[in-house]
Amino acid sequence: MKKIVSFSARVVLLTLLAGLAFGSLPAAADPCPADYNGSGQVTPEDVNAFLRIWYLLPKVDFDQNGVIGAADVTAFIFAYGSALPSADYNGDGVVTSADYTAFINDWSGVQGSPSTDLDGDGVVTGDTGDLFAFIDHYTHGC
Ligand SMILES: [Ca+2]
Ligand SMILES: [Ca+2]
Ligand SMILES: [Ca+2]
Repeated sequence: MKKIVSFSARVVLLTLLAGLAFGSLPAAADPCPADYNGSGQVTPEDVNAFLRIWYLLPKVDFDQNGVIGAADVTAFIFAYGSALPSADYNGDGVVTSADYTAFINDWSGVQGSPSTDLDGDGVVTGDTGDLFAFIDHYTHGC
């Protein structure tokens, strides 16, 4: 166990050093939260991108703990392996590999997107506070 911890600590350190060397560490200045797709401009595209992820969150939060993580994949795979009705992700009445593919696609999409936790409470699933925070940034500028 100790070995694993020190190994991941080393990976973190190396990542930080690589970031320093190539100047890819996050900028000190806060990016505009309303520029959700990171295009440098705040447009209706940002609303679409934010809402697309925001609506996916309750589906992807399979263990319903409010956060998206590896535990959701574990919970889904358990339900899928046991052919539980909850694993019918696409809602067609049967549990098939299409449900697995759809879930993994959505989960990966959420994981690869910027956080929607704009009110910073750590909760993302169905959090209207995040939605209101986004709308506030969008309408009032950053
Ligand atoms: Ca979860
Ligand atoms: Ca299905
Ligand atoms: Ca939140």
